[in-house]
Amino acid sequence: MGKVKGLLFVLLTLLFVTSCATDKKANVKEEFDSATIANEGLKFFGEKRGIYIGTAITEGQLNDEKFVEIVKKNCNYITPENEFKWENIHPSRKVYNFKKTDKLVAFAKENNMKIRGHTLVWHSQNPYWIAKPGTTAEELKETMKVHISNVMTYYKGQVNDWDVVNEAIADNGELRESIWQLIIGDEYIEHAFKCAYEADPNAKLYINDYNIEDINPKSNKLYEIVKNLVAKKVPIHGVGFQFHLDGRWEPDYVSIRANFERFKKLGLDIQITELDVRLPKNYSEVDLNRQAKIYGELMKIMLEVKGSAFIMWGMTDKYSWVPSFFSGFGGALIFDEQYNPKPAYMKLKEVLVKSK
Ligand code: 9MR
Repeated sequence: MGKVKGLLFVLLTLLFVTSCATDKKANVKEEFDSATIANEGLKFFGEKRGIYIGTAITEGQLNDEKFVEIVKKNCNYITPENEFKWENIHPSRKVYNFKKTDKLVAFAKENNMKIRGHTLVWHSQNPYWIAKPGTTAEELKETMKVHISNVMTYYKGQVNDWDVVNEAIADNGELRESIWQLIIGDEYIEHAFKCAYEADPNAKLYINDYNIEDINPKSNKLYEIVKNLVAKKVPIHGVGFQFHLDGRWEPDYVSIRANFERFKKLGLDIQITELDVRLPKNYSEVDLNRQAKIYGELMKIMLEVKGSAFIMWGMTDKYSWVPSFFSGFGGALIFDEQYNPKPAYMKLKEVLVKSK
């Protein structure tokens, strides 16, 4: 009798396991039908997976209907490429220019998109009036505070994510000698975050940089700075990893994942903020496939570490900073200059569809 019972138990278990497996298979198959996969853009699948899909955009590009169509279909997050930068939004001490940022904020609102304030404190694109020979640390701290306070207050409740400090670390892994660092000292970073929190306690505050993607001297320095800020309870919520990559080779995915994990362990959000993968201008199919793999692997890592946003530095190769900064390079984005989706677009969709 015992034997029969035992056999019955084994049989029933087997039946249960097999039926679950079949159910699971059926579920996977049914999650999206082929029409959905073909017709929906990246943001649809991003929403299902809990990650924002974003692009850099300029106010001028809002006039390009075709481009706007691509953005609306694929993105639920935008980063104005230059409009929030100090020289544009606050060109002289008493003058703020919110015209272009207002248009982009309105566009984001109309289309249910998040929008990033890029950026409050940076070494580049600053107007000359900010500092002159003899400007003291206290004066410059006040200038920074007034700027942060006015810009963030103006957009309170409309712009939630801010790159409070951008590119604070030099390529040699030391703090960059910007006007902020030279006049105020290293504590300018802490000051900036405190001012931002004071201006809008509900905003999400990020430190953003390039070449900090994997574990290297620059990301080690950033880690040290951020760990210190967290220990001192300075209000910082996340790290923006820019990811301006050279697509002739693949990055070290293992190191990128480990790097993300260590920042996550500090309790911080992870975002990819400016991804592009540049190729030699006369790129081949092999290059395009490698580029697609890079985009796809990065998306996989972001989904694994539960990063909150995957933002690309543009959507189409027609509008990209790459050709003017890297001579002989281009093709860095997921749509070509004629707005055709490239293998990288397909790969991102595939990863988002499959990674349940
Ligand atoms: O894409 C931006 C380009 O249009 C500007 O001329 C340039 C000026 O510095 O900034 C570019 O964006 C940068 C971003 O603000 C910060 N990270 C690096 C980006 C590419 O240079």
